[in-house]
Amino acid sequence: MSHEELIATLRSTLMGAKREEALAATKQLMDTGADPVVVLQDGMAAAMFELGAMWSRGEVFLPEVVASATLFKMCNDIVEPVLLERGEKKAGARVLLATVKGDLHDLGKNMVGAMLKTAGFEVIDLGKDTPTEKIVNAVKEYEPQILGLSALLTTTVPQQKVVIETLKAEGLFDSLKVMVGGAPVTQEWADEAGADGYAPDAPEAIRRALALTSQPVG
Ligand code: B1M
Repeated sequence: MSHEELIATLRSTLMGAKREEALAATKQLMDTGADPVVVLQDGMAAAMFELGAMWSRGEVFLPEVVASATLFKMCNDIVEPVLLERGEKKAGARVLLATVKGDLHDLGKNMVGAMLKTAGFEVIDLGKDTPTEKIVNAVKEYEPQILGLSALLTTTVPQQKVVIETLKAEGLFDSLKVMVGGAPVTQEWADEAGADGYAPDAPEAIRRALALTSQPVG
């Protein structure tokens, strides 16, 4: 099977939460030298996006989505070590990452974190459902060059602005660059929230992070 065919198999088996098949396709892709970024974006992220559309149409339900999300993490455990091994390690800045308060979605944030590491960023991940106070305290403690905020729900996206406003109120905003992302986030929202950067996907997030820290974008 070609890499394209294997990625298509990975997409459909991940959407169907067919554990053995999805893991086998992922392993075969890694064993045969497929690009881990392409596998993550065109295979795994695309599958979750399509599954989300099916969920909206009422064609799948929460338990099926939970099963696919669990399997996503298992596939990621196969892809991420290969991704990290192949990294170029050219950046030297520190990034603090978090999914905002009230939001349990972390697959995309984790993907952004892994790709940032491959570019040489030091990543401190505060996890999901992260209270603003915890983020602000971590900014004080770790003094990152970039703070990356992920949000997947239209109800939690405004939290990105709350964090930015809190950083401003505490006099911390000018000491770092804030980047926002997540499926419902747009450049317009990033501007409105006062963020320094926005990226629609993980590879673009790396380019933005490099640009925000004045490093050459490969
Ligand atoms: Co949720 N969910 N979910 N969910 N879920 C969405 C977001 C939804 C769009 C599905 C739908 O209805 N079609 C919908 C939101 C609707 C809305 O807001 N209007 C929704 C809902 C409603 C819910 C619940 C409320 C459902 C319920 O309980 N009734 C609930 C909320 C829980 C909560 O957060 N409080 C819920 C729960 C869950 C699961 C737990 C089952 C699971 C999450 C598991 C996990 O993350 N550990 C889940 C999933 C899997 C999804 C969908 C299907 C897939 C999300 C995903 O992981 N995509 C999603 C549908 C969709 O997004 N279209 C959906 C793959 C991932 C790689 O992509 O996260 O977009 P993504 O990340 C991308 C980019 O966005 C970008 O780069 C990544 C890689 O390219 N990016 C950044 C992300 N963060 C970035 C940060 C950056 C830059 C780029 O800079 C810092």
